Amino acid sequence: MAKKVAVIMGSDSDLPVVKAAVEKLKHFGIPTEVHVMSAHRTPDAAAAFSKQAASAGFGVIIAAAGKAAHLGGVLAAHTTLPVIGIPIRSSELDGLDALLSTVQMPPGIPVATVGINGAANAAILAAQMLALSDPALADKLAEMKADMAAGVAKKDAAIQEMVNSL
Ligand code: RP5
Repeated sequence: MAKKVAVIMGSDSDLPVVKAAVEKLKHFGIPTEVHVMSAHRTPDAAAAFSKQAASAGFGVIIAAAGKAAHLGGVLAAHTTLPVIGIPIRSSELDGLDALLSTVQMPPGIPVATVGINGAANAAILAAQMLALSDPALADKLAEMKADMAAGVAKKDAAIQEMVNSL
C-alpha cells in the first residue's frame, strides 16, 4: 500500500505557506494527512503522533513551524521516519530564527530542512523519498523535471528573440 505523508504545522497561521506543500502532494497523488500540532503548545500530542506514524502507514513527515521552530526536531526525536522541516517566516526575524532552529539539529536526529517558506520543495523532497520504492511516482517526478526544462528552454528562446530584435 502507498505510504502516506503527514504534514504537521505548528499553528493554523502557517497554513497559507503550507498549502503549497499539500497542493503539490495531492498533484502527485500522494495520500496526505494535515494536522496542527505544536512542539511547545501540544508537546504530548506531537510526540504521540510521531511515535505511531510509521505503524500508521506514513513514509515521511513534513514539519512546518515558525519562530523558535522545534517541531521538526521533536517529531524526529520520536521516529525513524525521515522528517522534512519547513522554516516558516512568521516573526520579526523574517524566518531566520525558524531556519536555524530547524536545521541545526544535533548529531543523530536529522531534520532535512528546506528554505524559508519552501513548502513546495518539501513536498517534492517527500515525493522523491517515497519514489525510491514507487516507480510510478518516480515517473511523475521525471515528468515534472522535463516540464521544468521545457519551460526554461521556452524562456531562453523568447530571450534570444528579444535580444536579436534590439
Ligand atoms: C509557531 O509560532 C507556529 O508554527 C507559527 O509559525 C508561530 C506563530 O503561531 P501563532 O501565534 O500564529 O499560533 O509555533
